[in-house]
Amino acid sequence: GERAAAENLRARIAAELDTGRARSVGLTLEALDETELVAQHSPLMSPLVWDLAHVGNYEEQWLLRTAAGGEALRPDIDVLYDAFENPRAERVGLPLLSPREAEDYNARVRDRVLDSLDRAAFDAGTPLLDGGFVYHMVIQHEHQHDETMLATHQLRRGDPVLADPPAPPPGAFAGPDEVLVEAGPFTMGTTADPWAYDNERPAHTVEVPAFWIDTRAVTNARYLEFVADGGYDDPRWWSPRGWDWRTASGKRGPAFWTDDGAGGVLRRRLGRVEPLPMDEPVQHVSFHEAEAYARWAGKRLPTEAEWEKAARYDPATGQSLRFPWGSAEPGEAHANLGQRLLRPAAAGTYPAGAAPSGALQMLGDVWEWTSSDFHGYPGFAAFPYREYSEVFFGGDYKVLRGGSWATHSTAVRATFRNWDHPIRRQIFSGFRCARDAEGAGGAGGRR
Ligand code: AVJ
Ligand code: FE
Repeated sequence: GERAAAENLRARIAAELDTGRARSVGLTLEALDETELVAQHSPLMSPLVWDLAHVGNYEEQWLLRTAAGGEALRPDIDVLYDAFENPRAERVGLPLLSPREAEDYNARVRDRVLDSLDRAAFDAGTPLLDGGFVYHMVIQHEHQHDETMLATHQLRRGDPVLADPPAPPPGAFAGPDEVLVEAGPFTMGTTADPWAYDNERPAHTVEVPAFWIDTRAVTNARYLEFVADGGYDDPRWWSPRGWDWRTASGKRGPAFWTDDGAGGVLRRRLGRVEPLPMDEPVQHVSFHEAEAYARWAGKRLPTEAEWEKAARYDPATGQSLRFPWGSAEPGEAHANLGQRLLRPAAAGTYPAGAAPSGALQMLGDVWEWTSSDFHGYPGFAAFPYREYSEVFFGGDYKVLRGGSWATHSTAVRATFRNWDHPIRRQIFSGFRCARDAEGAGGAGGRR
């Protein structure tokens, strides 16, 4: 009955909170010494110790004070861990909690939250609590910062500190390079999903003209062809803004690539320098680079609606799925998520995770740039706070979809939306291409 359902939800929430915290600790206190935890590894990133106490402070504000109505523990530090008050590059100069103080603070918040969870109701009349929404929000928030911490690990110089997991499963895809998604309406976004952020809501019908989409993300091998073909020297492939970025930045390839001195390419991954794995999706490319590659290839990036339709629309039923493969929780056979492999798997892996369209790996491996700007859906309402999504609408952001190898399964689904500036590439970003069904979408490409 209802009591048993609430009991199950409490148990799941407690377990998910614990999983997220173990992950955060593994990326901070267990991985690096105090000097490295308080250091600024890149002007793009916070010191890791900031992320650590920020997730605790967010939990204090949303679960302890708001959901449980409990007494504030450290209201004095709210201002330090407010992302809008303090740009990332300046956080290193704040009087932050030390790593040990952050660990202690987070544990004290967590103890009180777990106490209050026994009395929590998941009241359908209270949107914040309905279906456990605010708990899910805090769980996802911690995992999102864990992914951000992995980006900091990637930017950090020095010997590897994260144990290297086993090699990814072999990719052995023998299907087509592209699939056709027929013209017609589909349901984009979601209203009922208790985990969905405000920017995924509400469900609405979108009419999408027919298009072709790649079954797999663009690989390092393919991207290298673009580089070798002089793609970085040819303004034909770049938008005016993209070319300005290309020339001003001096970039000649994805971040973390280096020459091996003998005509080959190496990539640095979490402190390890390895030969570039040719069958992996390219990662650490900006939107501008993705767009230029697509034009060179005679294609274009998918719009956000095209990406979502290819990821979740089932023409057999007319329904939109929660995950490309259906409603089953993501498992190891579906997708490469949750930093299990610490790298993307080969493009053409995970046939069990294929979408009805035939597109593979729509979730996991690399975030995929789309051509769309970040806006609210029709009927959008900020919930529960404007600073999660709404303040970014209409800014200089492109939407990315699908999550990466570093994204936890609780923080991704086929409706999930991420966004970043078009020049950013410290995130685990790649892309796949699309084209119009009538003629070539990015006509005039090299091939
Ligand atoms: C959705 C990844 C753009 O990191 O800025 C974390 C997630 N929001 N804390 C970000 C987020 C508040 C957000 N992104
Ligand atoms: Fe945050």
